[in-house]
Amino acid sequence: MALRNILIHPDPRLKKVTAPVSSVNDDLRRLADDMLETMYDAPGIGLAAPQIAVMSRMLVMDCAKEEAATPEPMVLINPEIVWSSDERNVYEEGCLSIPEQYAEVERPTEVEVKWTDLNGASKRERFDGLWATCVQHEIDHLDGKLFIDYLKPLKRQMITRKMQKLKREMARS
Ligand code: GNR
Ligand code: NI
Repeated sequence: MALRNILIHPDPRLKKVTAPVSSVNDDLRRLADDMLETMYDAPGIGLAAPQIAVMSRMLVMDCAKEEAATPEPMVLINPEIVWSSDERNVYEEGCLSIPEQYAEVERPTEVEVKWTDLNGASKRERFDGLWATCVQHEIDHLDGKLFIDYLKPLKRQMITRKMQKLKREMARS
């Protein structure tokens, strides 16, 4: 297992649509391990492959409450939203690729998602609460979309400039 570097916005790779995973093999299982390790280390509740510069449709997440004794790691391969509730919900979102910036985003309260698991089996599940917000945020990453794309242009620009400055400082040290 290995920690991977997380790309910071702005980066052209975070704006690309990812390619479907064509086979579930040991390389992919190792990638899932690395993604979970990187997500827990950050720490974050989700991580999409393009955030570590892997341009494949795959994400990991664990939105279990911190008080929960057992972690609930999930790995979703080629996930697709097959149903969204009309009801919407506002959540203050953050992103490991946009460190320390938070903003309210409105999304469907519940979604039903189908995906392939690490055994190659088809799965389908309905998500609500933080899980619903997180899985939509992660699937957006697979389509080259960031939570700041939902904000007004001025606010988005302000955040992007802060990130450009942060990246310059990171490059100097
Ligand atoms: O760790 C994360 N927290 C979070 C909080 C609210 C809504 C979405 C998220 S996902 C984020 C990790 C991340 O950037 N995943 O892509
Ligand atoms: Ni994110």
